[in-house]
Amino acid sequence: MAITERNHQELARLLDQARLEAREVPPLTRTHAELPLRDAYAIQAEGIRLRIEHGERVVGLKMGLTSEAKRKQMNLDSPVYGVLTDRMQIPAGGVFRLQSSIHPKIEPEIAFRTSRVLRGRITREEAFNACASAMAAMEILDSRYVDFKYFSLPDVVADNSSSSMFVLGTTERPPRELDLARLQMSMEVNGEQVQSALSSAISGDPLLSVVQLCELLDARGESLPAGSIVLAGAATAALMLKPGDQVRLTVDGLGSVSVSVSP
Ligand code: OOG
Ligand code: MG
Repeated sequence: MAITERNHQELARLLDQARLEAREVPPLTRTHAELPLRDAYAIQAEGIRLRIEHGERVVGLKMGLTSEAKRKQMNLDSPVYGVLTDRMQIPAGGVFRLQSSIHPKIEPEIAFRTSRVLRGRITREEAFNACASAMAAMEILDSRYVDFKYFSLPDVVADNSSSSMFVLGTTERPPRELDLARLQMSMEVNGEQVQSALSSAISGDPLLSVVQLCELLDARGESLPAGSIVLAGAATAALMLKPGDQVRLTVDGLGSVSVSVSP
C-alpha cells in the first residue's frame, strides 16, 4: 500500500507520542513493509514540524552511521541524518535524566558550527571554509523502537535517526588549528576509559560528514543554514547509560566535555 501525506503525519505523531511518553513502539516497517527512504525523511520532517509547533527551535543537524563501528553495531550500511533542536541540548557538565527516556545510549562525536550557508554538493575545502569551529561533543541516542538494535534504515530515519540529546564542549577551535582526522578521542565513564578512537573513524575525516550531509540534503532540495551545529557522527559504538554515570569525553586540542546521568 502506497504511503500518503496523511500517513506521514500519523506516523510522525505516533513516534512523537512515544517519545513524549517514553514508551517503545514497533518499527514502522512492521505495518508499512515498503517504506521508501524518501517517505522516511518526510516523516522525520513532519516530526520536527510537531516539535516546532511546541516551541522548539532547530539549531542544527546530525549525521549518523558515519563510522564502521556504528554501522556494525546497528547492522545498517549507509549514513543518515537527523535534526537537532534547542531542547535537545544539555549544557556542558549538565545532567541527563533517565526517567524521560526509553533506552538511552551515549556516543563520542565531533561537532562543527557553520558560519555560512552550504548549498548543493560541496567539496571538503568548502566544508572546511564554512565551519567556523569544531568542538568535542557527545550524543545521547534514544530509539523509540522496541529493542533498539533491530530496525531498518527507513525506520531509523523516520525516528529522527534516534536523536534524543546532545552536549557540546565549551572549547571551540577553527578547523585550521586542528589535524581534524587525527584527533585522539577518549570517553570515560566514572573515571574509567570505555571507548577510544581516532577522529578518522568518523567518515575518514569528520569534515567529510559535512560533505555527505550536504549531499543528502541536496537530494531533498534542502541546504545547511549558516550558524548550524553539525554532529559529525560517532567514532565508536554507543554505550548504554545507567543512573549515576559520569561520562566524559576528551578530544585532542578540544578539551573535555561531560554529562552526568540521574535516575
Ligand atoms: C542511529 C543514529 C546513529 C551516529 O552517530 O552514528 C548516530 C542509531 O544508532 O540509532 O547518531
Ligand atoms: Mg550520533
